[in-house]
Parts: sequence; structure tokens; C-alpha cells
Amino acid sequence: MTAEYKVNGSVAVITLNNPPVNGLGHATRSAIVDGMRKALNDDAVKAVVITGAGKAFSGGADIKEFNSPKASAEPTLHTVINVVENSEKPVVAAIHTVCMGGGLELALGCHYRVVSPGAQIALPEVKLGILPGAGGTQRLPRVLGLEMALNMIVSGNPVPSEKLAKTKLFDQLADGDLMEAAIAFANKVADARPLPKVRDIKIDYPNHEGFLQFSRNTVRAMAGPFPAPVKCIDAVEAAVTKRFDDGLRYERELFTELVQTPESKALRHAFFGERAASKVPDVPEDTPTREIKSAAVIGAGTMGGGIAMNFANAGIPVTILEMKQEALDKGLATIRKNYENTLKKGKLTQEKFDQRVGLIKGTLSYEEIGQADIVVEAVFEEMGVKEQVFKKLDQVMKQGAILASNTSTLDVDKIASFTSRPQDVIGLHFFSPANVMKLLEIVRGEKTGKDVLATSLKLAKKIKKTGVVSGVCDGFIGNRMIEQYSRQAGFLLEEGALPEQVDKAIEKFGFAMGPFRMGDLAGNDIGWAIRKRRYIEKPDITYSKTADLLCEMGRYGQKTSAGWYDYKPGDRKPYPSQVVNDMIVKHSADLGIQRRKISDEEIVQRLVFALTNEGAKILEEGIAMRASDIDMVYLTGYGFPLFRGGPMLYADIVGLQNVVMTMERFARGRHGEAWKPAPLLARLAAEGKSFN
Ligand code: T1G
Repeated sequence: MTAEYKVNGSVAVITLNNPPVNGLGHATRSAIVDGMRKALNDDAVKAVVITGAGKAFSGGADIKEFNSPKASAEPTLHTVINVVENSEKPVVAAIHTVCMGGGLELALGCHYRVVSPGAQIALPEVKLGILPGAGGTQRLPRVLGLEMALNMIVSGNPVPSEKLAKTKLFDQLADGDLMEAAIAFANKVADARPLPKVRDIKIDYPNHEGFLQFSRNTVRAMAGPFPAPVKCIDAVEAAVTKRFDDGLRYERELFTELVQTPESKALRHAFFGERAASKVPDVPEDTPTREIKSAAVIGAGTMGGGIAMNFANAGIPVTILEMKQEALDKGLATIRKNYENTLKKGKLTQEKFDQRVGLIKGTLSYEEIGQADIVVEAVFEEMGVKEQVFKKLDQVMKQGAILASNTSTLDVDKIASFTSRPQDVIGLHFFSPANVMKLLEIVRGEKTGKDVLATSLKLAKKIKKTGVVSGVCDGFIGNRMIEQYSRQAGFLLEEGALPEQVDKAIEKFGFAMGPFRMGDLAGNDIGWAIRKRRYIEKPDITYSKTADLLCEMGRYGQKTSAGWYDYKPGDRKPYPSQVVNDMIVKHSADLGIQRRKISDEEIVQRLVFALTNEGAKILEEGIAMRASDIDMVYLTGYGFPLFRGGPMLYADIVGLQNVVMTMERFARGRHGEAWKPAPLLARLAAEGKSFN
């Protein structure tokens, strides 16, 4: 049942009931029309109230139905709204909690709207790469005026109902019982004629052209690669310049165009991907979790400090432990500086500043952190050091405390084996800067307890991170894939490209930063240390030596004022380095490679498909539970462009057969072994399927 019908006196009440947010899927739309038919055919019914059960009036169209036959199956939302608007009996919307997208468009088709305070009112479609497609761009300006409506539609942000109470959008703000108020209102207007229709309201805005042109210029500058925001303005302009039905038709055309765009597919993918990531098939949503009322962090370095800030920002008291007073003082001072900078930028109130700084303490003694509910170690990335720390934690931490490691690649099962409580050990891999980057890789050890995993997923939400579960392997999800990306970047240098060409090509594709600028920022010596380990552990994997030669020149990046690029004092801008470029060209000659001109397209394909191919292996091995998890890792932790949706969705959109054919071409070149398609990728391509 997706909408209930009940008659209360002479008022019929239609209650949407399609949990979790009363999405207006096909079945719900049909149930509304059925309810309206019953009401219109029942002489005892004088008016109708439409409301939503549970935690929403309605969260809008059912996004899960998009690009499927159900989305356009009759009754479409347009039809439902027409039935409501053309009803000869008054229809009152009783709105609470959430009224968004198609839900608000449905309410706008009603003759009257009664709302509870605190309801979130929005047309958020632009955040999904589309625009309101059931009259929202034509009706909202008629009740809110051009400017307020345009702001809501272009931003997609919710507005609390009480802020709109005085506009024509709402006829009553019901402080008490909403249904009582709505039914009383319906009885009051039962005989009112003519019934008010939003479509009949005129929009009065002198010089709308100037305002809309100014809005277009502003929005175009902000919208970046997304087409929807500017189209929103086009649709709203039609509300002013066209007859209502023509405006509706134009809006529908724009909606249909946008819903097919790859950008919209990417945004919808990210919307669901964010929510799917916290679902673990063998850990039910009602798994009991441990309370996290206090935390501890081992290590006051860059990572430790950033991690501690996450807890303080979420209102959780946190103690940072260091070995030496000087290191502790330095770490605490850095944290304070970070907060002061945010305060200066006006992004933090003094009260919040004081609260957060007050939640962070320092100590040199392990004994002082024993009562914390969770401890996260962020010490040097070396197994021997981890062993010492976890053996100590096993001694001092109270029973039931979660023991987490911030390791970025080391074996969490081995770390757990240093303790007598492997079920309490988990990996919480933050990304630098830890208080900024949204990604948190939650590394599930073989023995990690289900309640520890459930607690970590809940904690991720509390500290506003995108928690993605990874199994244990070298590099987990993100770093294991970035290693293949970096290998290709090095090979491209040997074959003919230079750092600035590679960076520019991938940044034009949409990455925040190319591999060489990223190396200079993060420190080229980090990758150097990992490769040195690899040369021993996995001698069969080949790497370009260019990165090693660079480090042997002492060019670690910005921290040594020289890396792949040259840097001027006090200036973080990268300048192409003749010294480095000469080294690269000479290295090609030493290898006997005839350098060739490499296209930007090949650069992008080799870097991105290297990610996709490794991602397919990670998926097949069960290290990642779903392709969208891999995409969320790249969208929230590695600067992969949101409008492309992630390395797995991007490959789906390109078409997996095309990806495999491109890889077969690369396989005929140098280091062709790297281009053997992952079995899963080959199989899906052969079957004409996709990852997502
Ligand atoms: N369709 C399908 N599922 C939805 C949904 C929707 N519109 N909104 C939420 N869900 C699912 C979500 O995936 C999750 O599922 C669960 O509900 C709880 O969501 C014609 C075409 C409404 C403010 O863009 O902003 O109308 O993971 O965790 O924090 O013009 O969900 O539990 O399986 O976010 O309480 C426009 C999107 C659609 C609103 C609730 N509407 N949703 O937040 O819960 S397009 C939107 C939200 C449209 C018309 C056009 C939020 C929320 P699961 P949640 P929440």
C-alpha cells in the first residue's frame, strides 16, 4: 500500500505511505489518483487533504526509478498534479518534516497548503544534475516571487517552512496538530469557489531580463561543468515570459535533456553511493554499537592533529598522546592555529572555537588515555612501531575500547595480532588533511567484531566523513589503485610526455590535481619509501625509475622547494623544471626509448583506466563490496571529478567494451602486462554489462 485513503467527516484524507521518504514512485502516484477518484465520486466528501506518513510529506520523485520505464509510466507526476489541480473539490496539502522536489510540486498543484513549522522545503533537483520537472520552475516563482524562487531552484537548498509562512506558498502555519489544522482548514474552504490555482497567479517583476541575465552570468561562472544550474534559469525565465502551459512544456523539455546527461547520472550515482557505502550485507542496520563518548589519538603530527580535530568538531573530548613534550606542544599549537585560521575566515564562531579547543587535551602518559572509548594511532608508518604501540594499547586501554590504526597500507590483521583483542581492532584510514578530506577508509580485519565495524560506520557519519569499508590488502582501495595510476604516469614520462603535460591533461579531465603536482605536495619521498619496499616484496612489478632519480636528486617536492617542478620561495606555484625535464629525456635515452608525442587523450585513458582495472580486481577479490564504494573513495579522497562519477562509473559511461579495446591497444606497447584486463572487467565487457 503506498497511499491510504480515509474519510474524516466530509474530508477525504490521502496519506502517502512509501517509506522511507514517500518517494513519488509509480505505485504511489497511482494510489494518489485512485484516492482522488474515490473522493470526487463520493458526494459525502466536500474536500480532500493530502499528507505523508512517517518522516516526510514527500522527498520527491523516486530517483531510483529514473531512466527506467516506471519514471514515465502513467500516471506521471504531471498527470497526478493535473488531477489534483483540476479537482472540483478543494485539495489541501498538509505538509511536515520534508517537502522536496516532486513532493513540493505536488503541494503546489493543491489549492491550499497548511504546513508545520520546521519543515524543510526545497527543490533540490539541481543537486542531481536535473531541474524540477513537474511544474516547480513555473509554480514556485508564482508564490514566492522571481528572486526567492530562483535562489531556491538554482541552489537546491532547503528553507525552513516558517521562513516562507508569510508568502503565498502557505495558507497556514499550523503550530499544533497538523492534521487537525488541515482538516479544519479543509472544512472551512469546502464551499469556497473559484478554487485558487497557483498557475493563475501572475508574476510581476519589472526588468526581469536584467535580473535573469545577471543571474545567468553569476551562475554560469559557478556551475563549472554542470549544465543544470543555467538551465534552471532558462526554465524560470519561461515562467515569466511564456504562457503557463508553454512554460510547463519547455520545463519538461529541459528536464528530459538533463536527466540523460552523464553529469546527472554521476550526481545521482554519488547520491546513492554515499548512502550505500554504509550498508554491510553481513552487519544488519540494527547491530548494537558501542558508545563513543571520549577518544584518544596517538601521535600529534599532521595526521594525529587532524584526526583529533574531527572528534572535537563532533563534540567528542579527545586526548592526544605524544612521547615528547616538545612534539606534543607543537602538535597542539598547530591545531590551535588551524582553528584560529578558520575563526579569522569567519567560518567558526568564537564560542565554537572555545568549545573545540577545550575538548582537546594533551598527555605524555599512556595511563591517562586508558578510559577512552576509542583510540586511533597515527604514528610512523612502519610495522615495528605499530607493534610497540598496539602492545602498549592492549595493556592500558579499558576492555571494550576500540583500537584503531590510521595506517594507509599496512596489514591490519597483523596489527591486530599484536593484541589480545583482535575483535576490537580496525583500520580507520584518514586522508590528509584529516580534518578536511571527507573520505574515511574503514578497514575491516578478519577478526574485527561486527559491532566494532557498525560503531565505526556510525562514527564516520558523526564526524561527517564518507565511511567506505575496505578489506585488508596492500593499499586497501584507494592507495592500491593510485599505485597503478602512478605507474602509468611514470611510464608516460619515459615514453615522451613531461610532467606538466600529464598534469594539465588530467586536470583538464577534471582532477583537482595531476599526479606530479600531487607528488610535490604530498612529498615524493613517501612514494619512494613504498617503492623501495615493493622492489623487495614484489620484484616482478616494474616502475619507471624517473621518480627514484628525482628523489636521489633530493627533489622531494614543495617541502624541499624542488620536486617535479621548481618552486620560488614563498610561492607554491609549480614552474616546469629544465633540470627535471633533462633528466627525463636522458633517462629515456638510457633506456633506448625513442620518445614520441603522446596525446592528452592517451594520457587520460592510461591514468583513468589503470584505476578502473585495479578497481575491478579489488571488486572481484571482495576488498570493496560494490563498485559505487570504489567510486566514493575516488570522489571523496582523491580529487576525482564529481561530474564524471568515479573511475568505475566513468568506465560504464564510456562502455566497458570500449575500455577493454583501448586496454588491448595499450597492451601492445611498453609494459603491456599492466594492461591485462581484470577478469571481472573482461567478463562484464563480453556480456555487455557494466559495473554499476
Ligand atoms: N528517491 C528515492 N530514494 C530516496 C529519495 C528519493 N527522492 N530521497 C531519499 N531516498 C532514500 C535514500 O536513498 C535512503 O535510502 C533513504 O531514502 C533515507 O535517505 C519531478 C524529478 C529526503 C532530505 O533530491 O535530500 O523530485 O539508504 O539517508 O537524511 O521535479 O534523502 O535508506 O536505502 O538521505 O533523513 C528530488 C533527495 C528528487 C531529495 C531525507 N528530491 N533526498 O534525508 O535520509 S527528483 C531529492 C534527500 C524530483 C521532480 C524531480 C534526503 C531527505 P536507504 P537519507 P535523511
